[in-house]
Amino acid sequence: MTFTRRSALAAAVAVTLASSIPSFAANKPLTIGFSQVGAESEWRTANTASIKDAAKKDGVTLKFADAQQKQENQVKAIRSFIAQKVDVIAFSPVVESGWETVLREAQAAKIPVILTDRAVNVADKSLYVTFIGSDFVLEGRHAGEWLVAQAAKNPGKKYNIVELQGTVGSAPAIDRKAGFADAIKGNPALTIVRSQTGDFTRAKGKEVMEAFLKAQGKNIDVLYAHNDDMAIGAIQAIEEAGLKPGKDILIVSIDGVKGAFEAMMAGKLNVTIECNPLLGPQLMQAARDVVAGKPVPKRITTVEGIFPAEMAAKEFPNRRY
Ligand code: GYE
Repeated sequence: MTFTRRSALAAAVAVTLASSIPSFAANKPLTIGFSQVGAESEWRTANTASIKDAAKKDGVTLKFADAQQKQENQVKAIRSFIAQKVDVIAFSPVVESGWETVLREAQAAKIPVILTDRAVNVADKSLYVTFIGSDFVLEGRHAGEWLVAQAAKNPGKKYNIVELQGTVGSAPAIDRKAGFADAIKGNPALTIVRSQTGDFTRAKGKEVMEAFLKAQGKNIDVLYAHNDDMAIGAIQAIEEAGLKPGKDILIVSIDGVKGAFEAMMAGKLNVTIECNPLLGPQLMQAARDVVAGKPVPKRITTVEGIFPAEMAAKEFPNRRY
């Protein structure tokens, strides 16, 4: 196998180390206002749990707001954190653009902002202190490279690909699309025939896959889903159409949640590219460092692996989300 696979263990060790750094209970307790995207996926649930657990362990007062996938709710939450004079504002921006105004308000109030999971698209990088999260372009590229390697095993065969994109305008949807497109570029065997958003949810993934199946009939060889939840929803649609997911249609997705491992063990999903949601300990550490005036890197990237179906049963017991 040509792909590099850094074990989930490495990520787990990094997270464990971060969480074992002593919290300075003697200091004034830290207050973090955190605006979460929503509860759209298994990934998100694990991310929320990680942040809440890490705050609790570190004695951090966490003000948590769920934006239900709406930017306007995140803007409101950030304004309310400013009014409450929290020590640090952290958030996972649902979409990339449109953040300048509210981030300037936080800056004027001298409240540092930490981005977790998703990036923002702002010209003035001083509007946030650091961005902790995955390299989504790389994840998309890994998904594409896996497919290129599969196609190489069947020379001459053409693959029609359908793509389920994440939330429109979100960093992971934009970057995973770009990374995948880049990896398959120029390969005459691989063509994306349809691409539409499934908003990162199972329900939407199923609905859009149904529409793809209706439009394409049996002319779909591969599904590339920007997250596991949409792939799992699509698996249902494929089965209801009388086809075999993982066999009649190869399925490549991203996240590496338990549901994906179960689908792989059932032979219904071919590969998942890991995206680690356990960002809580790193967020607490970065928040402490920022408040203590210590230097924090502008970008903290998460280490991740690639898990093809052949590895699923062996790896399943190690999965933490
Ligand atoms: O892949 C998806 C979730 O931003 C990395 O958001 C995150 C993505 C994740 O809904 O499942």
